[in-house]
Amino acid sequence: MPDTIATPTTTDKSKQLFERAKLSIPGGVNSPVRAFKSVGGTPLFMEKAKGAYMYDADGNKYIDYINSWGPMILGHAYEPVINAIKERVEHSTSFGAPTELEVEMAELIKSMAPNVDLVRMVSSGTEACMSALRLARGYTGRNKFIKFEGCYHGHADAFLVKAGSGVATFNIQTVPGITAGVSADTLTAPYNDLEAVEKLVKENKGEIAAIIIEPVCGNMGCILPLPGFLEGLRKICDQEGIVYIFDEVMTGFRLAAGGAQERLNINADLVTYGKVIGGGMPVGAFGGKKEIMQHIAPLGNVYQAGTLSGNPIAMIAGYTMLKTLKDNPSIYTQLEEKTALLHNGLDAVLQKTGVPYVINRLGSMISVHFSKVPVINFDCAAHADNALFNKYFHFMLDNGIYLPPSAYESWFISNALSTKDIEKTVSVTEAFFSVL
Ligand code: KE4
Repeated sequence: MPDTIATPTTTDKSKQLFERAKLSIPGGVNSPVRAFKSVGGTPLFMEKAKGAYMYDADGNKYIDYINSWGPMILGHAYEPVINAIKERVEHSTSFGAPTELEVEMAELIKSMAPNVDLVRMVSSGTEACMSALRLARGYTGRNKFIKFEGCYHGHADAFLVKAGSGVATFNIQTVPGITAGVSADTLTAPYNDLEAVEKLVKENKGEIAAIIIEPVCGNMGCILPLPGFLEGLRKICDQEGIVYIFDEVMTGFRLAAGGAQERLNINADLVTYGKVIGGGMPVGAFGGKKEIMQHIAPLGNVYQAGTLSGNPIAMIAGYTMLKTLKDNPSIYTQLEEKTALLHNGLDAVLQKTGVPYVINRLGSMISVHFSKVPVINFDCAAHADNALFNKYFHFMLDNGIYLPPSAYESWFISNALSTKDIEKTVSVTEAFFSVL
């Protein structure tokens, strides 16, 4: 057996905790994707994390490719963020009143993100996306919107139609509790299919408020826009008076300081954020052109609110994270290099196995699909050999490498990953196929 195969140590504590958790929490978890339901087995309960590593309740160490689904872009327990939180928490954890910190955070986001004249803080990506959609509807006076199969914009009712992430993982075609009235206004098209969008726009002339998209999708694995796709949507929005919403909850401040708008050189009308901008604390935001954002209460009548929006602890964590990224642009080069090293290493190993595979990557977003065809939309991702992915997931986990527990998720790279960590990820992948 190659020496990279460590004998899996016990996960008894996680097993006990999971049984206990199920007595008090639905499914034993506070978010479905954590439950290992698609990959099988018992979810691991984490105790602590530092840098590129997480440690479970039994003391097992893992190289982390989840990074809290994106926030830990600089690694867990990043010193400046921790110190900033420690200092700020002494002065109360919340006021329910405006603070200078919120102004500084808004100004920082505006200095990094293109096309953001005004920005509103919220407490999750879901809140950011649902608020942006409501604003687009309020601004245009129209009800319908277009989303793409496999894209995930949080769990607000309107978005749970052919959604990605956990909804796809559990193959929930229609989510109970979403009324016919709500889903009637949600139009869907395959990702990368401009013709399908043109058809929807023609059939619903003058009724579509918004097109919302993950500019690089991370919720059906990582799926890139084909050349001309996003530009084509921009053109349709300009012609039809439709609000173009980039859901950058995953891509924002990860693909570049200015996110996908900067990286792909496309202007959105509204953009939503989450993940990185909270540095691990509950933060989301939506922002965009003043002409649209000025309709948000109390400036306008599109109501949107939140007791903990702009929470000082969340703000200082996010501000410290974003400021580090803004002041050290070389971090993006390092993230790129690390992800390229992983990509090339996996490619070299997978090529020799004879197993069909596709690696999708842009910047530090990457995923492996055991697919015979290029993975350009949800259908391709769904028809990959995801049973093989599940086996691969567990082999990697048993050998101390924690991949996202679903083939419908992008891997999250942190800048704390070392070359050694990446080399181990590649060698354990090679070992998996040598014992398959
Ligand atoms: P939250 O409400 O979970 O903060 O964000 C929703 C959301 C919106 N838009 C995009 C592009 C997202 O990726 C997400 C959340 N992503 C998932 C992981 N794919 C969160 C993990 C979970 O559901 O536990």
